[in-house]
Amino acid sequence: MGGGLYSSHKKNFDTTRDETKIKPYGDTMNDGKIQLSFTLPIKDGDRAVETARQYVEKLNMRDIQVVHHEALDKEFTFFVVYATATPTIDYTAIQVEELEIETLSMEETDAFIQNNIGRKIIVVGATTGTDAHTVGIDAIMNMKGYMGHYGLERYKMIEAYNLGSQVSNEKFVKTAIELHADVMLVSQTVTQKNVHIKNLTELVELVEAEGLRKKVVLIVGGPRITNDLAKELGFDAGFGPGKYADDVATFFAKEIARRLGK
Ligand code: B12
Repeated sequence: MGGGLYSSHKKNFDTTRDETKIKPYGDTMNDGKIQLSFTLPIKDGDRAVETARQYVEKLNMRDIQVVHHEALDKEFTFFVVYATATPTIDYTAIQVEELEIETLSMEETDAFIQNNIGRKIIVVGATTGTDAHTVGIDAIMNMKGYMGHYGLERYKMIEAYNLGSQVSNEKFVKTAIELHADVMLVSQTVTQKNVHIKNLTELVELVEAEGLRKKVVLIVGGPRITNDLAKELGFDAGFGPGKYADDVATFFAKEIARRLGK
């Protein structure tokens, strides 16, 4: 898919360009223009602006402009900087485990489940660990959905249970067992100090210890979740920003059918 996007981009802009050397795009191909934002633990003022400029210079940037600086506190300043990046990257050498889903509509997914699985799929979802963010899991599960994509609760062939946030891994797994869940959906938003990695690893271990791993489709989502990371941690798939209920419903319906040999 990325390849497709890239090819059309190439077609529109420049057909002679070396594909193995790309840089950020501002208004001219490969001009390297980027925007950075960061906070330094110093008082706002001219000295702070020059410190920010020199710091970005140390990052090997050129044409540095500190376009915004603002005191967050007496001893903390926030900066927005425009600059030109020098390194290039070989896009053709990048490999990720891309989730190739041809997303079905809600009606199509319901029909697919009816025809291939023949019963409702039971889905249990939660934001686990200490994470209190519910908007992500609600976007996927709530009846009304998000950004014009109806949530799983509206699907006729899905029985959806949303446990909310700050659910312990133990409670999540226990509930999945009680409900005979086919699918477990986890949402993780807080990634500070990699708290999500620890929490998700613990969940996978628990699911395995309970002998559930092969019985459920285990999925994680959140703003900093990629499919690559999810696979690495032992999940079946990972969904990040720009993904909705129809994407994940298509994925798990097809995955369950595949496991049934359909
Ligand atoms: C709203 C919000 C809150 C609300 C949450 C209210 C609620 N009921 O959820 C409140 C004010 C309570 C809050 C609290 C905190 N927050 Co907050 N919060 C946000 C904010 C502004 C928006 C998040 C959001 O709702 N996005 C909208 C949803 C729809 O997007 P989404 O979660 O990405 O979901 C989409 C996809 O990711 C995906 N998805 C998500 N989950 C799942 C699950 C599955 C299974 C699938 C398939 C897909 C999927 O689908 C969704 C639709 O596309 C963000 C900043 C920002 N602008 O993003 C900070 C932010 C997430 N919060 C942050 C922090 C640090 C906190 C606190 C820890 C602050 C504190 N020190 O107290 C606390 C949390 C304490 C705790 N114990 O967790 C940081 C996280 C930094 C990090 N990466 O770790 C952010 C990024 C702000 C920041 N820049 O610092 N927060």
